[in-house]
Amino acid sequence: MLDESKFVKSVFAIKELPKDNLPEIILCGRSNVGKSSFLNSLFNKKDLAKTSSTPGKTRSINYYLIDKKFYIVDLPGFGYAKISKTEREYWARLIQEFLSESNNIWLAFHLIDSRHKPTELDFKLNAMLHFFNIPFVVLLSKIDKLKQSEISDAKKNAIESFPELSLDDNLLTYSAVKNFGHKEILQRLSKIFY
Ligand SMILES: Nc1nc2c(ncn2[C@@H]2O[C@H](COP(=O)(O)OP(=O)(O)O)[C@@H](O)[C@H]2O)c(=O)[nH]1
Ligand SMILES: [Mg+2]
Repeated sequence: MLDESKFVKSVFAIKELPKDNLPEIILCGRSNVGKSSFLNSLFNKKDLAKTSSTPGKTRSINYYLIDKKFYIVDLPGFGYAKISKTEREYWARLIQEFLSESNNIWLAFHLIDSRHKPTELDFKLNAMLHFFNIPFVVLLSKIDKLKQSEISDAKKNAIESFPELSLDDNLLTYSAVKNFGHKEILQRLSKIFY
């Protein structure tokens, strides 16, 4: 259960989205928040998803098939400071198009780097998830980088920014490095699919 994970394909245009109607769990957030690392750590594989030390490099929508039952979709990161405004707008539009075109999104994980307050683009993404009625969980990532008091602040910031969040319900913490939060996520997925 949840032990078979494989990369299926990279999609560069909305018209190339898979047409098999499998349920999709999507990963979204700014570039470099740890989306690819989340996938690798969750499924215990080093190279399931390409991680990058050069932020903003993953430009495709990447599909991973889990237990031949559902997809985890790694959406391109957006909003990294070094990319141009035009590029940022392009990515925002791509995400929006994706959210409106796919009818199979069961849940979104919106990753936010726990070291930073939510940015304007996080608010934009949050608004899009609401607009398309997509259930979501905010994951505060890289929690291993914070001290206990900083973790409390990060949670507080997230709830202040998005009042619909409630801890351990739709607000969770995660570390790809320290095996923190994995069990909780796997339990959620198995509850959904098994
Ligand atoms: N310390 C720590 N570093 C992380 C964690 N998750 C990701 N990173 C690092 O953050 C950088 C970006 O991660 P990546 O998964 O490629 O982010 P993505 O752009 O959202 O897919 C990489 O250098 C990762 O090693 C984490 O939980 N803890
Ligand atoms: Mg990535």
